[in-house]
Amino acid sequence: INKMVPQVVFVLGAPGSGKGTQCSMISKEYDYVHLSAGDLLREERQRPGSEYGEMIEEKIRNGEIVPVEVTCSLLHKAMQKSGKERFLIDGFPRNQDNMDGWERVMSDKTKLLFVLFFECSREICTERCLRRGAAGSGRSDDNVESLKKRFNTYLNDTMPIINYYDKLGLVRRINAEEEPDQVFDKVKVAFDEIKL
Ligand code: UP5
Ligand code: MG
Repeated sequence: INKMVPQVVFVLGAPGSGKGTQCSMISKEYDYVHLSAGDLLREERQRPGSEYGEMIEEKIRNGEIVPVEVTCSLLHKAMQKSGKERFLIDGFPRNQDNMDGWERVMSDKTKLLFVLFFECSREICTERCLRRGAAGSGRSDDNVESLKKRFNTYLNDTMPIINYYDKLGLVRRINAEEEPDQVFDKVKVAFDEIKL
C-alpha cells in the first residue's frame, strides 16, 4: 500500500556532452539505475522481429527523434524489469512529443527529482563524437553529416525542453567541458544534496 513512487532524474545535454559517461559514474556511486534512451533504441533496432528497426535506424542516422510511444515503452519496460526505484533517464525527453508522452503515461507513476544538464560547446562535443567514431564506435551517427543534424535537433527541439524545466527551477546545470573526473565532482554535489 505504501509503495514508493519511483524517482527519476532526466539527464540532458548536447550529443557528446558526456551524458552516458557521467551516468555510468553516478550509477557506480549512487543507487540509481542508468537507462539510456538511445541505448534502448539501438538495442530495439537490433532485436530480431522488431517492427521498428528500420524506422529507428533512419531516425538515428538523421538525428531525428523517434516517436515517444516507442521510446517511452522501452523506458517503462526497463524500469519495471530492473525492480529498482531510482533511475537516471539519459537523453530523454528531447522534444515536446517526448515530454507530452511521458506526462501521459509516466508522470503519475514517477517523481521527477531534477534535470541534470551538461553544458558543452558544439566544437568540443563534435570533436568527441568524431573521435569516438574514428576509434570504431560503430555508431551510424558519429559522422560529420549526422552530427550537424543531431545538433540542429538539439538546438531546435531539446533546448526548449531544458528551458521549460529551468523555469520550474528543476535544472542543475553543469559545465561538462573538463575532464570526466572533474565533471563528476560537480555532479556529486547535486546528488549529495538530495540525499540529505
Ligand atoms: N567523453 C565523455 N566525457 C568526456 C570528457 N569530460 N572529456 C573528454 N571526453 C569525454 O561521451 C561522448 C564521447 O566523449 C565518448 O567517446 C566519451 O568517452 C567522451 P558520452 O558519454 O557518450 O556522451 P553522450 O552525451 O552520452 O553522447 P551521445 O553521443 O550518446 O549523445 P546523443 O544524445 O547524441 O546520443 P543518444 O544515444 O542519446 O541519442 C542518439 C539518437 O537516438 C538521437 O539522435 C535520436 O535520433 C535517438 N533518440 C531518440 O529518438 N529519442 C530519445 O529519447 C533518445 C535518443
Ligand atoms: Mg549517450
